[in-house]
Amino acid sequence: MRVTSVSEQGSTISNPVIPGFYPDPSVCRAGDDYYLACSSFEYFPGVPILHSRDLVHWTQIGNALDRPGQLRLPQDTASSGGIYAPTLRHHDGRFWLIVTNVSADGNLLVTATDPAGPWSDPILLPGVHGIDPDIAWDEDGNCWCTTAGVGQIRLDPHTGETFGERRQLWSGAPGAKAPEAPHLYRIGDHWYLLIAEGGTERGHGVSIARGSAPTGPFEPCPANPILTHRGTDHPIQNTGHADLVQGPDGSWWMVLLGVRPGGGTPGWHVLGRETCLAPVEWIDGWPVVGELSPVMPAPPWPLQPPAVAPERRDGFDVTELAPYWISLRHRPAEDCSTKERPGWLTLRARGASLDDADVTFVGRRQQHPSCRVRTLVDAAEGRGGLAVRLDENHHYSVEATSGQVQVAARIGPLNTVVASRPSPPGPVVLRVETAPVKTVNDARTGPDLVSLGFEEPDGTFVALASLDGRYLSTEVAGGFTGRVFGMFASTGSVHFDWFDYEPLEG
Ligand code: 6LW
Repeated sequence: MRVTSVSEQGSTISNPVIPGFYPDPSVCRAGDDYYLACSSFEYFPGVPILHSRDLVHWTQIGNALDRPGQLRLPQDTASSGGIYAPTLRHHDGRFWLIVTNVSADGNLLVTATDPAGPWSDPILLPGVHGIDPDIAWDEDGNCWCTTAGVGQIRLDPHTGETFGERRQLWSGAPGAKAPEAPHLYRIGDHWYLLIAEGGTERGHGVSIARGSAPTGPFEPCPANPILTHRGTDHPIQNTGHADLVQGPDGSWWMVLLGVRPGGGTPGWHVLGRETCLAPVEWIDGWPVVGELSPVMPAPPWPLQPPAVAPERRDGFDVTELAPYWISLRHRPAEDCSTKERPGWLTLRARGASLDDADVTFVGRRQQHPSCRVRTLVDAAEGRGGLAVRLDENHHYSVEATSGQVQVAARIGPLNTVVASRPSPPGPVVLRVETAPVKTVNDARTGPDLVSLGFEEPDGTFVALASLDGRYLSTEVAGGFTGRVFGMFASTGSVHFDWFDYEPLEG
């Protein structure tokens, strides 16, 4: 997804390798292919699955939980509830994905022969307690399920049956909060237990312990945490929640989440927690994490950027939406269709607005600090438009009704129309642009500006408002997600001819 540039010193790559709200990465290798899964919270479909041949360039190929029978997100699913922290593994010719639905089914497991799908119906795991489940198989074929805390239970992954009591394995550094995101691996002579600790905010870090058996006992690495950016001014913060994988040449790499705060103090991140890549070297039987920077040396194997650049425009000339489109809690076909008006996406309101859990919404993640989003909307039969969403309490929108375009802002309990203007006749192009603030001349400077408006028939952008982006940051809204740009309908039926997402320089 990121462009690789060649510098004078040689090839470089950009981090995050998967920009935007793709948190809690779990990665596995199958032959020459790599697959990666992320958390998805209140969004449907759930658990994005991405593919790569080089660990650097990733393409979303599907979602593991893309049928209502696999993913139950009841209407009272809070934003940042729902789906947390999967583990993805390739074992015995199959892909295994274990994950927690904190709002309905608890821990569950799905399998697939092709990670693009279809994935199986879920096997529920009522005997597995705790979030962030991991699965690992030992040489005798036992499957060990380790969860946040950090505890472990033996599991039959075919039936979901558990055996014995959950055993406490390790709590990370004494006094550190939130030992979580465990992953267990057999590497060389040892079993390694990798965890995150310190919480998923600025104190986040990665620690490791090793033992001679998957059940422990585990000896912590003397150099723990093996990765943290806490207390630094590194541009990538909150680094943690990692997984290990071997590159095509046998070298070791770590995928992990990080955020890019902007503005003054305390810093606000708006793209959510993003997936980064870092090299790992083994010294005396312990992993040592190398350079993790926004621009860093490329791995030594041939990079494989996508043959064609990702499409900027989705024209909705399809029957199925591309896998990067996400909705809230569910997506009933009768409310979201490309068949009603062929070549257009039709959204039918369910009586809910952006302030509600059940708004009819189809969006994609903001993946670049600076970008332009445009959509051509026909709102003759309803009311709807283009939103920048953090959650139902934090969103900006530019909305069309017959004859009017209106910009609105919801920030916590405050909900206000910021500007309103007669719109050109007929379908109208709505536009949102984000621009990071480059110069912080006041400690209170926000991270970016979000401009919202419409286009005159000649393409001129009429910005009705330019709003401080901090109010659509995770630090303000709370929770675990990032910004999503979405089309929505709040009354009647609203038709969208196309949607453009364009990264901008800077
Ligand atoms: C996830 C936990 C975490 O379950 O945040 O960063 C939680 N780590 O491991 C939600 O993503």
